[in-house]
Amino acid sequence: MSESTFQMDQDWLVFHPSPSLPAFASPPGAVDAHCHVFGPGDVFPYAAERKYTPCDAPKEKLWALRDYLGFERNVIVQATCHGTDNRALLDALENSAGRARGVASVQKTVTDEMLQGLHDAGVRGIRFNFVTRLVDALPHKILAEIAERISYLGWHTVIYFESPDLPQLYDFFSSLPGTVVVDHMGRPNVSLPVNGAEFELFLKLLTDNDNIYCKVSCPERLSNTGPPEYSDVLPFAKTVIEAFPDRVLWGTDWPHPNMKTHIPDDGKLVDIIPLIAPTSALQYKLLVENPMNLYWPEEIH
Ligand code: 0GY
Repeated sequence: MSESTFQMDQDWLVFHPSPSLPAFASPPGAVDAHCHVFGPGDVFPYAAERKYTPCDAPKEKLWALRDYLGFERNVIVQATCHGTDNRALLDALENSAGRARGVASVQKTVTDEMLQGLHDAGVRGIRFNFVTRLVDALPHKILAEIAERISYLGWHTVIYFESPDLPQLYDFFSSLPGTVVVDHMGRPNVSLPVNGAEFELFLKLLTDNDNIYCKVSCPERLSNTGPPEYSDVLPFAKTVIEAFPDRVLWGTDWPHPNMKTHIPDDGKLVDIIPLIAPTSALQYKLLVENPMNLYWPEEIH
């Protein structure tokens, strides 16, 4: 298939070509726990059912960014533009020298043999996406069955949803077995108060379910005040980190799919970390201890 078959969406911005060097030095062993690889589309075609066509964002660029930002490992999350075809993800994992683990998307027909193959390649979780502009979510019954089936592998479930949908999804999320990880703080409306009803419900979800983790990621998607500090998002991330320091993760979200307002500078995103996790103890949990517990538990002594 030729590269020209995949025309990136016209309103989609490509990742930053030359991010700044972060002033913040991440602790040794830091994990970027939410990023993607896309294509290249002529090798790993985008899914027919995709709702956007991204720019190519191959593994080599991700490794270079990891090193440049001062991180040691990546967790690569399957994005909807690749559907349930995890080949680009697996190719990246297999060429990561053990420095990347993955979160895959699967169909209800996935076999135990296929799950074992994903595990052997470094997959440690399954993503359930409830964002309707991105994907048509499977019925809860099927998702619950998949969540049950992956538990024997020690995997977790990653859930992506937007805050207005939390009330109707709350009971389902609370019923999921094993560890659950929420992407991007459940996408709060940050123009509402951090102590208002909407975010209170999200905090209640974490309080009531000690198996639920939270990625304090993606200020660039949530902010109305914009870069470089995305100051309106900071109180939300800080609140979650302070309340649940053992259940938070951080990621760049490179290459920032679907960004239409501005291109985030990945170095500046890293510089937000000390603003939301002000002590070295919190930074260590956020960037090393918590992601290692989930993705490389065998390396914890
Ligand atoms: C993200 C966010 C987005 C996209 C996806 O799977 C995806 O396509 O997650 C988004 O558009 O909000 O985490 O990358």
